[in-house]
Amino acid sequence: MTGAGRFIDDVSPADCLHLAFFRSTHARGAITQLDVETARTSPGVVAVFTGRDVVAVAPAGVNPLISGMKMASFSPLARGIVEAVGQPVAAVIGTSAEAARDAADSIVFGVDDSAGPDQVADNAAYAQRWSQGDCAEVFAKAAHVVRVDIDHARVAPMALEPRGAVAQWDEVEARLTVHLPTQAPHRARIDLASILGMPDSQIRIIAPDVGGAFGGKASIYPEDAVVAWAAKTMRRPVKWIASRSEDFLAATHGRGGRIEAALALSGDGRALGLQARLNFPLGHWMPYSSVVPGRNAGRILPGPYLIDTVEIELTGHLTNTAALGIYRGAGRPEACLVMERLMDRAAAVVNLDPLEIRRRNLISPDRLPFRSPTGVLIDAGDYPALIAKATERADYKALCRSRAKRRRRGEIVGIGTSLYIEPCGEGWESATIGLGVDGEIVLASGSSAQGQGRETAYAQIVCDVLKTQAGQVCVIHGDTARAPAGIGALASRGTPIGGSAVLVAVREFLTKATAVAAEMLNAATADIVPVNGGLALVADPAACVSWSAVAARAHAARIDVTDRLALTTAQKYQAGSEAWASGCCIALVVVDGPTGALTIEHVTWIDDAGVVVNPMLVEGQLRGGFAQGLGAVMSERLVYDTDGQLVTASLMDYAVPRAAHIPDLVIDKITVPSAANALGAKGVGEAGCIGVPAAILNAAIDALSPFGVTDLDAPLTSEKIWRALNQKHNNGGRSS
Ligand code: SMO
Repeated sequence: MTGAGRFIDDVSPADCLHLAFFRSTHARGAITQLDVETARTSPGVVAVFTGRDVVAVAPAGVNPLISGMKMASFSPLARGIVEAVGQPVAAVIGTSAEAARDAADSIVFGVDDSAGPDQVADNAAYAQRWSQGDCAEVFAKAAHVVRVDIDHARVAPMALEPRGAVAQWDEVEARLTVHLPTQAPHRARIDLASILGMPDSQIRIIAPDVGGAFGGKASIYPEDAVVAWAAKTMRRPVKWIASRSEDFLAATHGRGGRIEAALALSGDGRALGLQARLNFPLGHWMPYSSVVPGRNAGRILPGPYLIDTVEIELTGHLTNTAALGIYRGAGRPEACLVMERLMDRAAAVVNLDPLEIRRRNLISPDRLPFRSPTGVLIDAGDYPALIAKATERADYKALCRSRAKRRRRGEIVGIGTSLYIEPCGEGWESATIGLGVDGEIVLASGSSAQGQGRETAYAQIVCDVLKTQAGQVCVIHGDTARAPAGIGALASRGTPIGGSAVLVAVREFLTKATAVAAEMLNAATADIVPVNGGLALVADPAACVSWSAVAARAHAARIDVTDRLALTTAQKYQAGSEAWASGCCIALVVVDGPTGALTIEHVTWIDDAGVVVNPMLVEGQLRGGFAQGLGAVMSERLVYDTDGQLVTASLMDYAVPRAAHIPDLVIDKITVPSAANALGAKGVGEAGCIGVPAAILNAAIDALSPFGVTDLDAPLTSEKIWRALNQKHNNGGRSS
């Protein structure tokens, strides 16, 4: 760490005004009073705006992935009614953040919520159905049917740096520049342009160092539009930095869905049919990817298993809460948990080892690429090899022996396993590469980053092709004025698709550079190879031209010169299909009977991310994802009370894991290159949230199974485990 990062709160233009939001204290109802006069005349206050002032010309975009979906209303500041606690109602602009905040506190606000919860906009917003074969027939004939009903706790993406925005109006260029810590700068520009009714070309989005995002910064927000509108209207720079509580209240939440599912089995443990009903909440407005979690959960089923007959029904509905959006995993953890709970239940009824029943039902490698019953195309993988490697690395037999021995001693020990598959982005990304006058190789990527180390990985892809050193390569991203268009850093697409764009662009760039070098060395292009620092003759590496010499020549001859770069090569790379990563986890946990506290003693995790560009960055992603997966399975849950108040709106009430809670991990990999992109890479960013939580939940339920416990929902707080243990123990009642 060098301390050289520049995050959103580090952006402080001269003469900057500061914006604070007044947010709704009510979950629903008509606004009966909104008195901002005291705020307007408070010291240091320049202006106060409400929903009367800031009007969206068009709503923010929603990715129309499901046909016939109904849109929620979109309003930068509440107009007439409020629909969730924390919804922005007024914007106070002051000469300091403190002055704006103090004044916001003086706003008098009243809501008529006498209509009560019945008035809730609890509307169905979308529905989708996937089906193949005749489930009724398969279930009627099945030897066994096992069921699960899973409540996925709503959780907070919890970026280290909360949201924020700094907008500036440039009078000379008549352009709005918005520093926005976003995962998708180009999408943010399109959305802001339509909300404000401006041409795209008049808006520049700069995503500075983004202090974590995890899906929570993938979409434009109402607040972003207010900040941009205020800067444009006031012709002064305006800055807003969210507090942690504001992020809890009004940043998008993740998960929150409920999934009921049933699996039909033959007597020897073959899965014959899957029925699932998924219901996902959406909150009171819809961010760009609001249907993604539900849609992902539905279409990923039945996961890595070969089940021909499926009937999957998905619905999404609006609620009087913060919006739900994508969060690290975005439907993948939900799909994984459903299948892995079902597999454990199935193992119990047919009396098979949990890994054995999984093995019997896997899609075999020779079936890949495989068109699943929901219609997705799974490109490449080897699921039996994942189980084999996990079994070996965990020494599964020894773990099972140790569990038996410890149980005889009265310990509460359990083993859990899981398998997962993970779609890693569709569509395109772009890259532009060129040669500076001094020989610097400048790469601009349309795909951005929020701390993944993408600059390093992309530079490596360039260096691998050009055989040059990373210091020679400059990587630009996250600025709509300097980088080509892109979709963004989400859906684990950065390396598979963004990296493939870089690869294809740099190969073409090398062809152009080779032609220049061939002319300089008076040789055929076929005789030229890249060497460290430049290009040389295959037969005589000493006959070499440096990149700066190539640059001088290419600039003098004005070959493909744009923006002071020569040999400029632009690529828009379209992935052939989605890359599907996969993995297998085995966990061993022990429960302390008197307190219900759960300790994770062992985790083995095998991931297949296809071709790996930078193993260290990949491991960082896996471990970071694991920490968030651990939070979800062990301690995190956002709770609204019946009045729609968020009672977990601070880090005093919402329990994220601390460093001391992170167990040792045995991480290993298999490598089956993706067939879906040029690089052969699959994603890793979300993997940690997907498989390990399911293995830990299965392990906890296995640990409690001798006490008659058959089910538990995450998070596995010690209270919940203690209750399950004692209710069973003492009165034979059902666990809660
Ligand atoms: S949840 Mo990710 O940023 O697609």
